[in-house]
Amino acid sequence: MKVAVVGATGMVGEIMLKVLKERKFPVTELILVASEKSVGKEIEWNGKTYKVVGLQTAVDMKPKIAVFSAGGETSLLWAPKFAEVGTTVIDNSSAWRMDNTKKLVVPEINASILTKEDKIIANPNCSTIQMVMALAPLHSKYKIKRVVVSTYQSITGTGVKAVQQLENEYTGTKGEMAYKYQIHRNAIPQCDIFENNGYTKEEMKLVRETQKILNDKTIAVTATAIRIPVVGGHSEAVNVQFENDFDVSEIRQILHNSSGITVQDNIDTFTFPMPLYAEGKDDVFVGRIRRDESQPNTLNLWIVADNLRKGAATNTIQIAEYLIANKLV
Ligand code: 11C
Repeated sequence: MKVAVVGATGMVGEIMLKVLKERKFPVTELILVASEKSVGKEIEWNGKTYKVVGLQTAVDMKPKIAVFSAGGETSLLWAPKFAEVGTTVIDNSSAWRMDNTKKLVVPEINASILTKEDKIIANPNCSTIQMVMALAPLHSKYKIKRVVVSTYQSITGTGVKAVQQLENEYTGTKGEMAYKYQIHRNAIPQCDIFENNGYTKEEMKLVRETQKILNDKTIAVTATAIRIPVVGGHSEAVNVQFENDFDVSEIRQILHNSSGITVQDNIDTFTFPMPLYAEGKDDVFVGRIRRDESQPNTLNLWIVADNLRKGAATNTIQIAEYLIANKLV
């Protein structure tokens, strides 16, 4: 399979390369693509050295699959050019997610909607992926009415500049700021830009993408997204109200039986998910599973995942694997 990685020099691109190797993805030819300033740069992958090429060169090479993590603008402009030459694009940006003609896919949940005609496939936002991973099996069984989510998001979601900012603040070095405020020893209640309704774009992604992936516009979602000085992954406190009542032990069992989820939930042994331990792992970790005693049919969960892996790179590569396994490319 001829595969292009667009945004190969970025944080998610690097992890995509790692995941491709780890999962022994059937790469016959690898095309590493980045912006003009990185063209010619050499990157080693799986014992071979590759030269980074520009976008047009990559289109001309007609890869079968292109995995994109190069930002919304690049994606809007270039994904259609790849699609035109027959490439199937799996895009990590927010550019195509809410486009009615594009599928928004978490393989464990809705990959079966994919067809050969899908030439641009959207990968959801990291904070949405980990939340819907836990919600989907519960929605099937108990039907979700409303979700209230508060996120505690890793600085890696912002990119290398933010990782550098925290490092600088930690060591007392002057440097460029990714955020308007110090992040070290802080919690910033703004992830992404603000929309007209007073919510951030990140918060609205949790609302809209959840409804699209679970294919249910009746699910009410409200979100507060917070950036914290953490590296390993995003954490989420999720309150879920169902139509139907449940048994907490049954919820635990359903999550335990769901592919891609690890339940870490034993207060006697102080076992619960934490981003420090989720880093580098592909699973979504769920714990602190308990009934919300303030109203009927309502549950509280704590959900943690490595936002660069299941939240981005791994989910993208899993979509590619599904396409191959089902002969859709
Ligand atoms: C964050 N979720 O943690 C973002 C990063 O829409 O793909 C990914 C942004 C996106 O800030």
